[in-house]
This record gives sequence, C-alpha cells and structure tokens, in this order.
Amino acid sequence: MTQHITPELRQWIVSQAQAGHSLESVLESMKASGWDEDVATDAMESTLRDHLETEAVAKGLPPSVPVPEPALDDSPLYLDGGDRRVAVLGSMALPRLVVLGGLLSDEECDELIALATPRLSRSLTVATQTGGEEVHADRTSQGMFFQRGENGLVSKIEARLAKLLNWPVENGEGLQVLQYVPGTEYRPHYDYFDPSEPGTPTILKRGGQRVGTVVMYLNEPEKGGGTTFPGVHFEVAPKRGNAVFFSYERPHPSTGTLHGGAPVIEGEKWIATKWLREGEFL
Ligand code: PD2
Ligand code: ZN
Repeated sequence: MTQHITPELRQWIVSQAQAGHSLESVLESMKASGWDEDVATDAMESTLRDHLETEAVAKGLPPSVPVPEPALDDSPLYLDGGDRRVAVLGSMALPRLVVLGGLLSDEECDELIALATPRLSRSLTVATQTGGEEVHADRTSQGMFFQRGENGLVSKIEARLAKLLNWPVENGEGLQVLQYVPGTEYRPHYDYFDPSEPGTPTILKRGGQRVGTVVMYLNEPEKGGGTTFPGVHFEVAPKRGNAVFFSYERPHPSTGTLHGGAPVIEGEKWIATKWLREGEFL
C-alpha cells in the first residue's frame, strides 16, 4: 500500500520543527502512527527543504540550484574515483565542505607542477565591473590554466573529479595551477559571481554560476598556506595529494563559503583549483 504525503502532513511536519521538536522525535511520532520509516524520512526531508527554500526566496535570497555532491549517504570511508580510491577525511554541512585524502598521487602532483612551471604568470581576478580580468592585491599568487582535456593527465583528473562529485566534466572550468611563495596569499572571498555586480551577466553566459570548488594540494609548504573558512574558524592543512571540496547552492553569503588561502610563511605552496559551473562551460 502506498502512503500519500498530504499538504496537512507537510504543514504538521513544519509546525513540529518550528516548535523545536528534533527530527528524530518527529520521525518516531510518524512511525508510531503507522508511517513507513523510509517514506517518513523522505517526507520530512523534502518538506523541510522546500520550506527553507520558500523562506529564503521570500527574504530576497537568490533561488538555490543543484550542486555537485559526493555520495556520502552511508558515511563511507572511501569514495570511488573510477581509477582511484579516495578517502573521506571530514565533512561539514554548513558550509557544505568535504576534505578528501589521496585524491592525487605524488606523481600526478609532481607532473602538474612540472607542466605548469614554464607557463606561470601573475594570477588575475575577475573584474566585477566589466566581466574581464585584472591584477588584484588580494591575490598575489602566480598561476596558469590548462584547457579542459588539454593532455592525458588533465583528462584523467577531470574524469576522477566528475565521478567523485557526480558532476559532468563539461561543467568544469579548465584546471588552474597556482604557486604561492612566502608572503603571498589569496584573501578571503566567495568563488561565486556576485549577482549585483555589473559584469556578472557577461560571465554567466559561459556556463552559468559557479556552484563548487575543489582545491587540490600539490606539495607541502613548511609553514602557513592552509585554506581557511573564516566564518566557521576552520582551516584545511595543505597536505600533498589531499583536497578540499565545497559547494554553494546560491550566490549568497548564507552558504558560509567565505574562504581564503592563508599567507605562506615558509616554503612554497602549489595547488590545482577546479571551479565547477551550473551548466556546460564553453
Ligand atoms: O590557495 C588556496 O588555498 C585557495 C584559497 C581560496 C584557493 C582558492 N580560493 C581558489 O582557487 O578559489
Ligand atoms: Zn577561492
């Protein structure tokens, strides 16, 4: 027998949550009145998600969109990256963030650095007024972009990320490699494009908003150079082969994804960044 989720049931779920009852206790009440556990869980999740989205949009926030997401439902220790097993080292709900272990092999890290070295130049940031690019004091690294699928190594890493994050290769910007020397940093920022900036509509023509970022560490500085999330006082250590993935379902600070590259104090820091768009990046 199928159980039907009525508008009255949805309203009851919302009112229970608003009254401060835990999700566990609401689930227990539903089971006690004969609801199947899976149906009740789905009903609660979809009802509360829809409710929060309605409230957010009513407050003037941009609507949420689907985002990349690894399959972490049963809390696996490892994820299938297709050609490589990748460890899950930690996961946070807000900001939505996952720390990955062994995403890249040492050889892949070395190879990316070697291929990027002769092509480095001062990193640019998006010029928010025009949608072009400019040198900015907030971003003092040196960097370069590979074309998507430019060589075998880049294709292999892109396919791995697509499999891990359940997001099409075509929605990725080209892989970027960055080098930071002592004193250089990337001051805290959001990776999405600010909808209120005049240059943003032009930027969005190439695949829509950014919805996710993967920062992959290619070497280990002696000191400094972590990826910081100042809003939650969290810092990811730049350990070779590891990565931090985070996503943002709307271009808004409510995602908690303010993040920066802390100044390198000693040694060099090399990373590869992959930015993921809503649609196909052309
Ligand atoms: O280098 C980093 O850790 C870092 C920090 C913030 C990279 C990025 N943002 C980025 O590439 O978006
Ligand atoms: Zn960033």
